[in-house]
Amino acid sequence: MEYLKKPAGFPESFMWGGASAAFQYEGAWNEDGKSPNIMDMIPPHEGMADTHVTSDHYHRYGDDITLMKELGLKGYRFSISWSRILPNGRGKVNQEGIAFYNKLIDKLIENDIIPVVTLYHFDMPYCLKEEYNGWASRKILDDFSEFCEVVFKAFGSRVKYWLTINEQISILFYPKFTGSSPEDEKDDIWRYRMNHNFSLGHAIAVKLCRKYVPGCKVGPVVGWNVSYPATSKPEDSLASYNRDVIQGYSIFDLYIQGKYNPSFWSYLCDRGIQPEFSSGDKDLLKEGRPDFIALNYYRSATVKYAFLESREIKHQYNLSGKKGNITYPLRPGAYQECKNDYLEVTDWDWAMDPAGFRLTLRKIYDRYELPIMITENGLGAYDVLDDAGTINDEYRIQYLAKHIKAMKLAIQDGVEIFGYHPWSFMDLLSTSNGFSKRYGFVYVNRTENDLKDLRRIRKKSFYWYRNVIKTNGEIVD
Ligand code: BGP
Repeated sequence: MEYLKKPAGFPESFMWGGASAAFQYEGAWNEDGKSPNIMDMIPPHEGMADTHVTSDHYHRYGDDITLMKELGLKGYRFSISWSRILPNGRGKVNQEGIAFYNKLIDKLIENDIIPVVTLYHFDMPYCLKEEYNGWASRKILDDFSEFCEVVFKAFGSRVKYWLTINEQISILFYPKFTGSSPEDEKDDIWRYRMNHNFSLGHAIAVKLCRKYVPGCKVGPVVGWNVSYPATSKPEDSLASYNRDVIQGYSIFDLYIQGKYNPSFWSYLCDRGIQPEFSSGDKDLLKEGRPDFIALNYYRSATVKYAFLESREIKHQYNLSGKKGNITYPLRPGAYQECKNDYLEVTDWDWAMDPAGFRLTLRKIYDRYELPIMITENGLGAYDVLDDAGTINDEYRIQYLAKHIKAMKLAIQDGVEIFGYHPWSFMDLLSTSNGFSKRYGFVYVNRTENDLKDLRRIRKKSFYWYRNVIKTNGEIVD
């Protein structure tokens, strides 16, 4: 599927990495002064693991970094838990929290691994939800600024790559990630007020990063993917564009151009769900223009037109881990997602689509012309530890190989990509599917509810990815 004849490769300095997020792998949820965050307080689905121990990285970070070194990682993406640093959301700094991240960052640097740090990955301190309903209130902006300032001052001399908000769109579409109450979730005004506040939070983080971290590179993490029209009916193409706008450009435009996308703004006003602007918001949004875009990509979507009179279907997860148990979302007047018969899906019904990855990258780059770092991409699967003590995750190798090739083609197409952090370095807690849906190169020996010995075991994909890194992206078929 070459578009140009001359092959391109990965730049010499390409940052091959791995990714994670605090609430999904640190564990130690109530240790050393950390207070609960909203993710700690969501009751897990029946039979699934909670956030309390996860991969126990908090206690095993040293050995984990030794494994990262062995894998050959050049960069590593992780997030800082707000409630470990500021247990009250603001005010007194928890020095034990600072000490943990100091040790982690120092050890990464000692091992020549560049730290890439996310400020906000779904885990607001729970006390702020109780106090003023979190991101639904503008009060969060002062507290988030304080958190950013503390973190930049503590770690900014050693960390130069910063990510602001992780997947604002997921936070909106899966409101449990906001610590919301069921009454709120019915209310779209609430949803888009939060969207506005998150965008302001991003801009504040960018400004503070530039103030406190000389030489920094800062960007938002956007979870977005292309969609295909289900048929060649013009209405379906319109539906696909509607999805581009509502799930993608609406957020990119706020982050990068500092303004609401015109047709997205019309959509909000038409439904009476547009947020209120306070004085200064317009200027602040403009000041949030990032240095790069961080992209999370797992799957593509396919859509057909949905009439205005149709009944809305909210976004939902396949909780059973059995193919076919998915309910596709529908937005009246805009689009309905549906199955794509040309694409294989995972056990959780995510459509695997490397060509869609390339197309997503091109669409973003053509429109915004900012360098891109991939901060998540990977395959969630049921891995099996066999009697010989090995994990033969050939399916993951196949998935990643095809996506790395697609990324290489996107570079050849002219897209500037400077890093790739597959999700995830090691097994960790899924956002909605417990510990059975695994993504790592390193197996963590536990089940949903039996912690066993939490031993780390290298999967087949570990050795494979090590060679990809060593050869700067060569994929052997
Ligand atoms: C992204 C999140 C991650 C991660 C990943 C996989 O949306 O940023 O935190 O979990 O998706 O999703 P899941 O865990 O639901 O399989």
